[in-house]
Amino acid sequence: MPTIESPDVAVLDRPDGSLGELPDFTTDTYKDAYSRINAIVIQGEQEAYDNYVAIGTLIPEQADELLKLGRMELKHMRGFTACGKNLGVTADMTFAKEFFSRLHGNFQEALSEGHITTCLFIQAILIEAFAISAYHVYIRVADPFAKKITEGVVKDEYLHLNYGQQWLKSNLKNCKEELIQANKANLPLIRSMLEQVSEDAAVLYMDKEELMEEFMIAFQDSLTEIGLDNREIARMALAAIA
Ligand code: PL3
Ligand code: FE2
Ligand code: FE2
Repeated sequence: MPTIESPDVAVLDRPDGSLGELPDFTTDTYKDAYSRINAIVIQGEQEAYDNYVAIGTLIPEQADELLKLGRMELKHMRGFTACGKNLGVTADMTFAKEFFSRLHGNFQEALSEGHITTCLFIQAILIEAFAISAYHVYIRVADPFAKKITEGVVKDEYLHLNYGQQWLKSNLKNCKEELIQANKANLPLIRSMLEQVSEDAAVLYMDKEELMEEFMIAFQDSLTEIGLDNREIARMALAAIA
């Protein structure tokens, strides 16, 4: 294991000012973990596209805007596909489909019942906050090629999160009850997805605690933006550990 003192070790600046080490991107261990993480983000971006198009059928007057957001997701998907290729990794798409299956099922159920609030909460709040937090952590330890791509992607994800926040904020009076229900049903899924990815993420030098922290910050910020008060936010956040 190389140490910080050894001259040939790659170092980078952390936001807290400390220096961090980069993993060896060429080892079989790294590539094996990357085959699942890479598949998760590829699948996530594909499902995000599908979800925005689907939400457009529930809000027809916003369908064009939603299609625009969706198209960005396809661009992200291509970017992350290139990241895998660049490292010589084949994405394990079977694993990734299974990884998303429960959240996918809940989205499809809400869609079939015309529950706009739940659909937007799952895609534009939970999944986008998950992506934003994970991408931020990943950027600190990514190979240079993937770092550049992920930096571009994360900027778009804020637009997506913002779209969901604005809609939910404008409709808060009528959607608060559904929001709380959707949170109860889906935040625990995000939590267990985070648990499930943490071992592979650690191989990429992505720390589990840091992932959780970043997610909770992005998630709680977005609830504030939507217009919930501190007590409501605390209650919703607690659903993650219930
Ligand atoms: C929608 O815009 C994005 C949906 C993707 C969500 C996936 C979150 C992935 C968490 C796993 C770690 C990410 C590291 C990035 C590696 C390429
Ligand atoms: Fe995306
Ligand atoms: Fe997105």
